[in-house]
Amino acid sequence: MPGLTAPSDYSQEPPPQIAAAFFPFPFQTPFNAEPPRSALVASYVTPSDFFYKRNHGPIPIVEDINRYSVFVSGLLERPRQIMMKDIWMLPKYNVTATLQLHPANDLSQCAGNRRTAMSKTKTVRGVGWDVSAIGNATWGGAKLSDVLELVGIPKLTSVTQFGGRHVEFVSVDKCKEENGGPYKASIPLSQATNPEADVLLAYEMNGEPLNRDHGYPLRVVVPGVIGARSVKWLEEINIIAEECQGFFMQKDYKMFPPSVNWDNIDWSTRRPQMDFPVQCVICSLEDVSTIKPGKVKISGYAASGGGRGIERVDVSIDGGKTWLEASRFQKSGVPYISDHANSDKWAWVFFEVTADIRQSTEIIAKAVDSAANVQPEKVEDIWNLRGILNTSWHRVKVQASHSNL
Ligand SMILES: Nc1nc2c(c(=O)[nH]1)N[C@H]1C(S)=C(S)[C@@H](COP(=O)(O)O)O[C@H]1N2
Ligand SMILES: [Mo]
Repeated sequence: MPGLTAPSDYSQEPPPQIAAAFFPFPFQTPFNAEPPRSALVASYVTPSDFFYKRNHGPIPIVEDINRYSVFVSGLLERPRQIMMKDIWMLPKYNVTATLQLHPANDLSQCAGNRRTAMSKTKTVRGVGWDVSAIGNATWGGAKLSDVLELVGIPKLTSVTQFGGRHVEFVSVDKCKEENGGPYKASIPLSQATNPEADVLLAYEMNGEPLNRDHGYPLRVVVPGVIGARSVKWLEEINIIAEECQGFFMQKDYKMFPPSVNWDNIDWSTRRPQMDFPVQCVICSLEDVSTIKPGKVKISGYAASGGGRGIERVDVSIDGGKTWLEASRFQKSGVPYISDHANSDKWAWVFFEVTADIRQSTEIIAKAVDSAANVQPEKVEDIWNLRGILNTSWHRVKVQASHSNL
């Protein structure tokens, strides 16, 4: 395979220089890490060092960038190797997009963001992500719709003449879930060839070349969709008839009702999760925080999938009896308007409100997106065995203390 090789162990991982700031599992392998929640909302664009990482195997190595290429084949007329220089020559776009592990807080979201809270209800299987498996970066690269034009697939194609309806992205990393095979995922061809969907083959993150953790030399970024579909260290693109049959599409990152357990699960009954749901998280306060009675600033992030904006964020300091509406912004000093041409449609929105808190209480936040989707009240109602997509009202307890803090 030209240019990209996959180690079978973790001895060649980049040094975890940022690990000290992270918890809860800085030195495990594969290297998964999320930042403290207060660091997360310190800047609208998340610095690379504070961007969560989710790897399923050892990080691939680029031996020679001039030999690196992506092979595009499958149900199309003109399969071909696309070299890095071909991609550099295409128009470059910068798209600010939030990537999350699937929200149980898995934003890029990994779908597993906020899995920790779900496991307090009943045990779930998966890495215990809290609320910070999300980050917002400015990704620089070529649009996938332009790359597919190089192999003869026009813009806005939903099926090729050979019956191709999905675009599969394949890496080289060795994942145990794939029995040592590479990580892979797919998206519909209609999304891949739609320039407005902003799907990128990205070679930059926040104005710098991608670093190894985040997919050097080239990764997919699928805005508005759970991070699991944004394949890193891209090696191959296949135009296929049915969606990708890989583990992470078919046997993971699917949503099941609470009645399904590990004994009666039938994976084939559910679709792979794509768009992430609406959610918000209070980041200015840990659960539990001690506060001085009086005015308390409550702030955090809200995000929804599919390019839907954030219409409202409601905050309660009395258990949900009454609600205050928070202000929303992306750029400081500029009020955010959902679905407005000047808003970053694929990016998170920060919220902030000041409340007068006199006694110990629980603070709750919930968001509403531009399609009027709202977050469910209780985690119990959406518990699922993989612990993903925990989007229930976010809660933090505060203890009022009159002593000097
Ligand atoms: N090749 C490859 N791509 C991958 C993964 C992986 O393990 N291998 N993990 C996926 C998952 S589950 C997520 S949430 C995102 C995380 O991207 P990040 O590490 O840049 O935050 O990458 C996705 N792409
Ligand atoms: Mo993920």
